[in-house]
Amino acid sequence: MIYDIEYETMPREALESIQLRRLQATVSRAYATVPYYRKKFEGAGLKPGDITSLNDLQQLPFTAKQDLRDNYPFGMFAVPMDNVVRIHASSGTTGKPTVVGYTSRDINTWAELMARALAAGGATRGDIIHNAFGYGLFTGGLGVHYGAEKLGASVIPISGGNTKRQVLIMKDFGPTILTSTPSYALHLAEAAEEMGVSFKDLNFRFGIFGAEPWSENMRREIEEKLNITAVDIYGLSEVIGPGVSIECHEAKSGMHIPEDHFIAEIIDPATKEVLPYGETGELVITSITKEAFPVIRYRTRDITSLNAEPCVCGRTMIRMNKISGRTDDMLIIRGVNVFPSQIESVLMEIEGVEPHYQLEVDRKDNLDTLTVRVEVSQGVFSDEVKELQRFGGTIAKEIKELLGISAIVKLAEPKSIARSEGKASRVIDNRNI
Ligand code: DLL
Repeated sequence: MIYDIEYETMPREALESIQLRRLQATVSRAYATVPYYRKKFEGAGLKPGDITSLNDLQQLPFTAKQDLRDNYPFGMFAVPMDNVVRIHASSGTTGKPTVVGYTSRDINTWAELMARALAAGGATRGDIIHNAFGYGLFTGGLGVHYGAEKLGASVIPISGGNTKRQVLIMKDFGPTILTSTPSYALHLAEAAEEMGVSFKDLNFRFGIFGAEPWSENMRREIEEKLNITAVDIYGLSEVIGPGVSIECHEAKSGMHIPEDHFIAEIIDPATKEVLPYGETGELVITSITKEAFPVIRYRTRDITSLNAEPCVCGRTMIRMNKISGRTDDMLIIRGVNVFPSQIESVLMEIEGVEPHYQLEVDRKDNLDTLTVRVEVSQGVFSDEVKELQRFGGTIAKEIKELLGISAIVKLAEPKSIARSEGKASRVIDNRNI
């Protein structure tokens, strides 16, 4: 179902004229109210009036996470605190969190976008949404919550954690849509199995998963284990939270970006040059309707490409492909660029490997080593040592063949790698570089 038929299927020409008007308004307001933007524009010799076409966006300076940190906590807000009704923050593994604010109109915009997203992911008014994204400073829980209410669905605000209780509620309340991180969805499936509950007997139809990277192979694994159709949802707090893009369940091939609210560009992260559709690079987003926290050419660090082909679902909004990694989580192992998602893809192809793994990188005698700890099924684990060694060898060979790097593969017992209730942490880099 298309939630906002007028905007989501708008002809490109009409859309572009709305984008230009909104971009001009955003740039003027940012210039007038946020000292950071005024300084940046002045540094580039630009005035808001210089933006006369969508192409002029390319003249504007980029905004990076460091800029938000430098203005911590509220320095990038474009409205007085009187008008801010909500504050969220991204956890941030290093340094200070990134703080974002919303006016009451922003909350409404976000709810609309999330209603669109949930509908694209298969939700209707009749659905019961089991929302296992964390509620709190993280945008996942409340983002889905407000969208579900706006859509008119029933939402169970279960949040993350207390997994056994979640299984009970899934059994008793009969939710039809699951929203969570993909890793937590698998954890829920495992917990259900332990409690003798089969997802086949539950009512779930769709799962809407995001907030962390997951491969196509991981999708297949989840769809099979949970007996659902799984779609990918993307977003980041700096831009609004979840709802920056969503796959439609009809195509499950690229996430539609609500371009009446966000303008997407792909740049080469090294040269910062804007790349044409289809080419892979760093996603850059400009918000064109947000009031409290507008972002102009925000460098997401997420790696993807854009696809302007028409979609079977009827939406005219451009799609971005699945995130293949982040510019800052790319591991360089003995000179080879490796994304954790590539290793995940290799692992998930192998029968007997479970979707739980961790990568550890060390440096010994100036040489990088990559250790892949991966869980295997009970059947494989109870094999003889020799068999296990052979199995580990096969995995190492596949990794070497596809990625060109040698890895030390350690097979782990089922359920021995720590499960997370939110975003899974899959990489431990001990190199201190
Ligand atoms: O993760 C917002 C969100 C909540 C998205 C719920 C989807 C569902 P942050 O905590 O600010 O916000 O983290 C944003 O997470 O830059 C990506 O690197 C990663 N990420 C988010 N969604 C996806 C996805 C939320 N579908 C950062 N695939 C982003 C891959 C994702 N990575």
